[in-house]
Amino acid sequence: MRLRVDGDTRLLVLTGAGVSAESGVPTFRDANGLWESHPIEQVATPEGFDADPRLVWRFYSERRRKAKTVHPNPGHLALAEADGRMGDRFLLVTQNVDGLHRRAGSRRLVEIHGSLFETRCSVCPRAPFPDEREYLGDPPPCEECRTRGRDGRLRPAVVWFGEVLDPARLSQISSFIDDARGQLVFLAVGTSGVVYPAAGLVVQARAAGGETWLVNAEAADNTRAFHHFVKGPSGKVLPELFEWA
Ligand code: BJW
Repeated sequence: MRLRVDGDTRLLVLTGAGVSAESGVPTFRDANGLWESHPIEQVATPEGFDADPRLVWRFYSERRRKAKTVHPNPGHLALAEADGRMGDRFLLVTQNVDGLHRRAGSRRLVEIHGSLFETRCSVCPRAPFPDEREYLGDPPPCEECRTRGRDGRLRPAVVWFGEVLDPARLSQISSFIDDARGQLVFLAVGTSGVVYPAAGLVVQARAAGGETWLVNAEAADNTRAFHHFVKGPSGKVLPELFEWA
């Protein structure tokens, strides 16, 4: 089954951890996934960070270290090629924080769950800053807070459960869907379809009249919401999926 792209098509792609699996990055919910050895509530909630910031930083430091050793796979490269061919008729939304889409060459990219390689303050609104360091001891204090007598600590600039996603990024996605009416194709890749708001994008795309595709190794929670399901590893499926008209 091939996805036909012509000169009018607007392609919105959503990726999840599965797209990086063939690069050697563990997913969250598969067997041997990250949540099997690290309880979600301990490492991916603000309450978990308040309770044990050292544990959370060890988890993210280890992921920073590993993410530097892996490389984009043919699935990432196929999406970067679509970006290059389609220009502003293409938008890639990723839940992944590993930076592999950018390294593959994707430019029209929205990282809705943040980035593994950025750090921010747990208290003050300073902008996230690039940071590749590993923090294995006590989490460092935020210097900007310290000068104002507050006690903010540095934390990974990722979105945890119960935290709101950046409204500017969400409205960029909604605008793309609104502007694409009649020409929209939505493609989800390598995601279990359980985490919102990402899992709801297929519904939003269908409401806008979009044709919807899922490429996944196994059926996702929301498979029935899609028109087409291509079962298989994204590193094999994506390079052959698009039929350029
Ligand atoms: C392959 C493959 C290969 C393997 N090829 N495929 C509406 C209803 C119910 C609940 C909510 C709702 N709206 C909001 C909520 C609450 C909550 C939520 O969704 N809860 C549900 C779990 C029930 N959402 C939130 O809290 C979000 N915030 C929010 O909405 O704020 C407003 C609000 C708050 C509270 C209530 C209501 C509104 C924030 C969500 C943040 C998620 N953060 C994480 C961590 C990010 C940082 C990090 O990386 O550490 O994001 S959790 C984790 O899950 C990570 C992922 O991005 C995300 C999704 O996982 P993903 O990518 O789908 O991975 P897997 O492992 O689940 O699946 C991989 C898939 O790939 C599998 O299907 C495999 O088969 C497949 N695969 N190899 C192709 N080679």
